[in-house]
Amino acid sequence: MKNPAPQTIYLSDYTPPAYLVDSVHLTFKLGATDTRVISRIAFRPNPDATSKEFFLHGQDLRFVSAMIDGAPITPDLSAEGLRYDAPDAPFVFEAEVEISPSTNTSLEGLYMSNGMYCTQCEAEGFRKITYYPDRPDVMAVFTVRIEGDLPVLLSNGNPVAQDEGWAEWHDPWPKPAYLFALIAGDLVALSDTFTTRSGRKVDLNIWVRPGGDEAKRAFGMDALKKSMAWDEEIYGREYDLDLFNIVAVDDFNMGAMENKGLNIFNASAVLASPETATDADFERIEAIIAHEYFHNWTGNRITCRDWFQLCLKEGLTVFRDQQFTGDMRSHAVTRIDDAMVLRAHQFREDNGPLAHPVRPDSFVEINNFYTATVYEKGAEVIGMLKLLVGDADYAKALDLYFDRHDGDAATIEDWLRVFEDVTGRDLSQFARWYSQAGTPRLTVHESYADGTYQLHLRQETPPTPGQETKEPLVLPIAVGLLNENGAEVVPTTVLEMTQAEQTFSFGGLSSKPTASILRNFSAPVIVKHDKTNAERAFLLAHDTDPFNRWDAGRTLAQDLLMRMVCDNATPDTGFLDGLAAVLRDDTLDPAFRALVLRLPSEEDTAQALFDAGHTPDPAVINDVHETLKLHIAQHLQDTLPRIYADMSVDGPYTPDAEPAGKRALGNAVLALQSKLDGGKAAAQQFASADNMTQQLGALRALLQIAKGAHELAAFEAQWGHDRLVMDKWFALQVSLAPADQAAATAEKLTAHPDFDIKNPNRFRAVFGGLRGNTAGFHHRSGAGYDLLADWLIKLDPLNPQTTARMTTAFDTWKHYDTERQTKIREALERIAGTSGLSGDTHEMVTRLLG
Ligand code: 0A1
Ligand code: ZN
Repeated sequence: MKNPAPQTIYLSDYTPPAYLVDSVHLTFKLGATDTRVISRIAFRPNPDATSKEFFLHGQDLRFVSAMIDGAPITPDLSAEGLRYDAPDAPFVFEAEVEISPSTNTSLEGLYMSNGMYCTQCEAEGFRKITYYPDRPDVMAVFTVRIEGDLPVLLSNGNPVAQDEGWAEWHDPWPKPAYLFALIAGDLVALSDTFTTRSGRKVDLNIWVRPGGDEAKRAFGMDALKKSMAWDEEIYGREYDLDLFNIVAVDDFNMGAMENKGLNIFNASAVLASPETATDADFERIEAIIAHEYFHNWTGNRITCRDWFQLCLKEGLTVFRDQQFTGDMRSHAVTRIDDAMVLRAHQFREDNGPLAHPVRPDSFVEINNFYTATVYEKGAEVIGMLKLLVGDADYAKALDLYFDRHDGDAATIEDWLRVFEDVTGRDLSQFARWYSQAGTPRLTVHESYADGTYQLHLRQETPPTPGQETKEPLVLPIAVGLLNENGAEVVPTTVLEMTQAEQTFSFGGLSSKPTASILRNFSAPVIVKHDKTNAERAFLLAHDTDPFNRWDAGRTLAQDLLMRMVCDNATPDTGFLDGLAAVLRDDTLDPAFRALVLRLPSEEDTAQALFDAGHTPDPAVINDVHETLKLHIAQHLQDTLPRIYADMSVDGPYTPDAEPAGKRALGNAVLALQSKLDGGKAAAQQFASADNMTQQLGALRALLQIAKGAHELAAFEAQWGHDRLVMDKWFALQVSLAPADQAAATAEKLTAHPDFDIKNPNRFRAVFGGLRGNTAGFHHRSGAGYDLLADWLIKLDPLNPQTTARMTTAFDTWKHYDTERQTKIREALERIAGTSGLSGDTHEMVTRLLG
């Protein structure tokens, strides 16, 4: 059957389901090309329905038969599903369909990954399994029987019975179809238990295919137990089944999926050992395990009424996983990391053709809205809410949310109402954060007279596609004032800005203070403040707020890079001395020092230049970045060996924050050192490393100075058997290739015997590496654009979802010169003009072309 014509769906068109489901019984008779799915579904008319139409979604299904209350029926079948003139009373619908998991390369629905059957149903994959009202506001109790000649057969909930060749599962918690999961394969578990605070013993398993991954499960298990304890302690949320399963799969479009009681993970998001995973991998895995686990309450027990409400579960769950990471590691470093991610991805999204509100009001393909805006900005909105109402009322509001909406498919209005009810506040203006796209610019002017310091603030959000005019938002702006000695004369105070322009006064001061504005990044805005570099250097040296201390250094570096691009400036010793002072300050956390030492990325500089009204030239930006790194290395050359030595870690490797911070600073220093010693120290670190953080750090340092051919070969020889490590090998050489060789390097790697277009991790390694090489991807020749377009066209018929996501590489295209714009437009038009293009990719390229 042909794919249905793309249709725009609007939030304002929401209508309740015509029928509700009380129970679902599914039987799977597994076969690689011929899985039979037999369903028995108890429907009843929804008393709140506005329509009586009985429609079940279904896609790529081979219809075998259907019955209502035991009598065969002949429904109307289309590419979208099944319609029938059903009774206006409760009835049982039964159907049998056939599907082909082994040829399902979309990785949605039921598919196969290296011999394992697995599912991915969010957002709308269940309709590829059987006919069903595949919408999140239809929640039902599922019972599942799996028949197949495989040792491990898993589904949601608790096991009911099993024997050789079959297993039955029952999930007592009503859930929408997107949380359904099935796994069948030859799998081995690492098992453990967790006892909840009310004394329920929960069996925990992390399942992998045998043959190499067994030793990579312990960290994930530990992270899971920490997450379970944390959610009890901080949010009072207990786990609600006897069993919690995690399964690692090799072929997966996203990071992981929170299916009830059976989380399915991209292997890269759960498996780690010191030899194969970096400190950053460990931290990411800990966060993703927590994220999926936290969804059990924020997503599963309370789900979304419709997909427009996606941020209800995702924004809140990201916010919770960020809190968790802060508690497990360092709050300051976590906040800086999160802000860097937000600025790099979400601000970029907001500044281009893909900008959309945290709660979009229309979409064609919901899979295209699993974005930085929905996730990361969605989390920021919750952080602002918490700051505005205070911790105590936030906790009360959350308790009320869980009490009031347990078992519901809820909306953002429901979410905001609990805060209104708890605090008595009117949140109607705050609600604009959910409906208005774009990053606000906060312009700051200051004045001082007679002991009174005034902050004159103006907020303005530029237009975004489909939203020409913007209203003022509620901005919580955390401010502190420092005197000339760096002492805090006004401690952190949260100003609540509600108007387009507003002035805030601080009296009783003895001299003009230095303001530290937007402490801890209290709102997701771009601050425009004409501070002098001397004031920034002062904040870099003295600010008591670690976020703003880091940000002062960041702004100094960004400003310098821009002046080097635009005015041929040379690095000033003020900046270099400030950096040196932080680097040498042994009282500071090494992780923090590593962050201060890290320059904005070339992509950051390109965005900053565009924002300031310039046309970025990636080649020039690349030159300038290299020049600045060299200056920094030369300026710090006496210090580098000492710091490098200080950062050596005694004892066996652990991925804890403290030694990880030392390795981060050690690697940052090594990269600078390589500019001076031709890679001697890096080659030594590569040869002696006993962990992936240092091995990869050394390899990166070498590739950055166009060395490391020998090490690359050695790395391949050592790790050729390990997919996850080889993804790093593929990615690194493309992302660090000299600009004029980046596309050729990527192309060469697509011919490597281990390149596999059907594996999203490998595809992303090569082409994510290419887009991450800003100067290489945007090389004048256009070779990067052409290569990516060629491969997206090849990937689209196999995996529309990953193809569509990868088109975002082009989302800054209008920032560039006409020559580059023409080439990108041609690439996008070539993709758009491909016959049989998927709806997913079609929507993305259409939006990108504007
Ligand atoms: N809900 C998951 C992520 C996820 C989203 C979409 C997917 O397919 C379209 C798959 C997974 C999470 O937030 O972790
Ligand atoms: Zn999530």
